[in-house]
Amino acid sequence: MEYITIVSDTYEKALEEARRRYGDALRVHSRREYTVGGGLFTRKRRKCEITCYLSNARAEEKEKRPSVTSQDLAEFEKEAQTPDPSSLTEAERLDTGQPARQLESRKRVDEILDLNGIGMKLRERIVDGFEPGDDLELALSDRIISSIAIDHENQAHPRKYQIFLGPTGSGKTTTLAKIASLYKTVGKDVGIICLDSYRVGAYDQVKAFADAFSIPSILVEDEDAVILAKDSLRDKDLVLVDTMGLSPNDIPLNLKLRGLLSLFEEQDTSYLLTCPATMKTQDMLKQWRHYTQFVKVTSLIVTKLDESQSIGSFLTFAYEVGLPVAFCTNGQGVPDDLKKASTLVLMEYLDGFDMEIRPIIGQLT
Ligand SMILES: Nc1nc2c(ncn2[C@@H]2O[C@H](COP(=O)(O)OP(=O)(O)OP(=O)(O)O)[C@@H](O)[C@H]2O)c(=O)[nH]1
Ligand SMILES: [Mg+2]
Repeated sequence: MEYITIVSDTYEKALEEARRRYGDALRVHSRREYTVGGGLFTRKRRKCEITCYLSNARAEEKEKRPSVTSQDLAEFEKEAQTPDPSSLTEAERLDTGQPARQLESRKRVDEILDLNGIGMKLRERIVDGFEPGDDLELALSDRIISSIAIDHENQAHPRKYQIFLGPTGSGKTTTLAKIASLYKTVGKDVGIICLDSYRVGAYDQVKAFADAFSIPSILVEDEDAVILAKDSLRDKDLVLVDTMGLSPNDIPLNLKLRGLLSLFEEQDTSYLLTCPATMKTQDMLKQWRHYTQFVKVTSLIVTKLDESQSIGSFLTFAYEVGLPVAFCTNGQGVPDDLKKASTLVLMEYLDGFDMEIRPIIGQLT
C-alpha cells in the first residue's frame, strides 16, 4: 500500500490538500501536530502532518488523478521532519543550533548595552523578559529609549519660572540663553533673573546673551531683590532663572541659594537639573539628592552630548530617579545647539546599532 504524507498549518488544510490531490480514495492513516521555529529569530508555527493511503476499492481512481511529484514529497518530508523544539532533549536542542543563537543574541544585547554605558538597574529592566525576534536591534533600541520619560509638558507649556540648577560649568547659563531664544522665537515674552552674584563675570555672561536677544535681565543679590525682580517681570510669560554652580560641601552658598529659591512659588516653577552627558551616573545622583533636599527637581537637561561617548550615564540616572528629560544640547553654539528631548533625538545618540537609525528618524519626522 502506498502512503502519502502531507503537511499543512492545520489538520483541515492538510486534509483539503490531500483530497484535492488524490480525491475521495484517500484515507487518513494518522496525524501528528507539532510546532516549528520558535527560536530567537523565527516565530513559532503550528503544523499538522497527516499520513494517508489510497483505499483499494478506489485505487484505480488514483491512476486518473495527478500524482504528487517526487519533488513535492521531498519537500513535505523535509517539513514533516522538522522537530518540535519542546519535545527535544538538551543534546538534541544543541543539534538544532537554538541555544547557540540565543547565546549569540544575548552577547549582541550585552555588547550594545556596554557600548552605550547602560548602568546596572536600567540594564536589568531592559533585559528582563526581553525575547527579541528577527528585529533585535529595533526592539532593543525601543526598550532602552522607552525606559526614559520625556518632559513634553514642560516643553509645550512651561511654567512661568524655569530655574536652572546644576554643578559648576555644566552649561546652565549657555542652555538658559538657548532656551530663552527658543521661546522668544515662538512668541513668548521672556525675562531673565540671575541669582549668581558670586562667580566673577557670571552676570556679564547672562547679560551678553540677554542683550543679544533683546530680553530684559536682572541680577539679584539677596531675597528682597528677588521679590523686586519678580515684580518687575510680572507681565512676562516666562522667566528663566540662572543659579550659581553649587558644590554640596559649600554650606553657606547652599543656604543662600535655598533662601533665594524659597521665594518662587512651587506651582509656578520648574526646577531643571542641568548635567553634562559626560558626567558619571553616581555624580548625577549626588547632585539630584542634594537639590531634592530643598526643591522638587522637575526635569533633566542633558548638555554636552557632543562631547560624550555614550548616553548611558544619564539614561541610567534618569531611569533610576524617574526624572523626565526636557532638553538636550550638543554644542556651544547659542541658540542653535539645542534640541527638545524626544525619543528620536535620544535614539540618534545610541551607539553600536548596525541598523541605520538616521534614515528611520528621517522617515518618521
Ligand atoms: N561642547 C559643549 N560645550 C557646552 C555645551 N553647553 C555649554 N557648553 C560650554 O560649557 C562651558 C560652561 O558653560 P556655562 O553655561 O557657563 O556653564 P554654567 O553651568 O553656567 O557654569 P557656572 O555658572 O560656572 O556654574 C562653556 O564654555 C560653554 O560654552 C554643549 O552642549 N556642548
Ligand atoms: Mg553660569
